[in-house]
Amino acid sequence: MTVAFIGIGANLGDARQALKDAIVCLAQQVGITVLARSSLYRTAPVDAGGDDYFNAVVKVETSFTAPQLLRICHHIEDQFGRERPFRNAPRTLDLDLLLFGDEIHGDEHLTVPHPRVAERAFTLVPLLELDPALVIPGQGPAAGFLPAVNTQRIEKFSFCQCTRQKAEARDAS
Ligand code: A4P
Ligand code: MG
Repeated sequence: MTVAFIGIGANLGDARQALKDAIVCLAQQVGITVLARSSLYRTAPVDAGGDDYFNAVVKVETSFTAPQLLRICHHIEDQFGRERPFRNAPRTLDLDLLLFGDEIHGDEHLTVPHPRVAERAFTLVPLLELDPALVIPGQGPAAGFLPAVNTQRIEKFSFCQCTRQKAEARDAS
């Protein structure tokens, strides 16, 4: 069994709902157990255009190898209508394998840790929410990279809107 972290992002269609549904899809896979999920974050596009993104990270335990897990992620992206018209194009769902245990390996099909994991607030902040002491294999403590991303806009949201709905219902009565 390996503990892995999967980054989830979307900025096309109902992105917030897509993130919630994608986590359910991951949890339903035989061989994957979702151990924890970060909050939902609204983030400014980095090296990309289009609308703001919603991003989150899930921590999973899996019996799959890293290439097998990435294939499952791509299959789930396909089910959400993911298209790739150009690099960093707006997307209905993106699932990136950020970390896979302490493994370090890379080719064009799969590089872990994800090559830009330490350069983006939308990956670092949710990762550190899940594990403040996280070490990125081959790179060092994740927290050490935070100062370099502090100009990237990121805003924390709750996955659950029940609290707001309750407050709205109370105010309306
Ligand atoms: N690939 C190699 N390693 C991995 C890995 N660890 N995880 C290959 C996932 N895929 C990996 O992926 C492109 C190729 O990378 C695939 O062939 C895959 O086998 P993709 O899903 O088609 O495209 P992508 O995810 O856009 O590519 P990439 O290079 O991971 O993009 P980035 O650098 O992650 O940028 N701004 C905000 N706020 N939020 C975002 O989520 N995302 C991007 C994508 C840009 N800006 C963003 C966000
Ligand atoms: Mg991707």
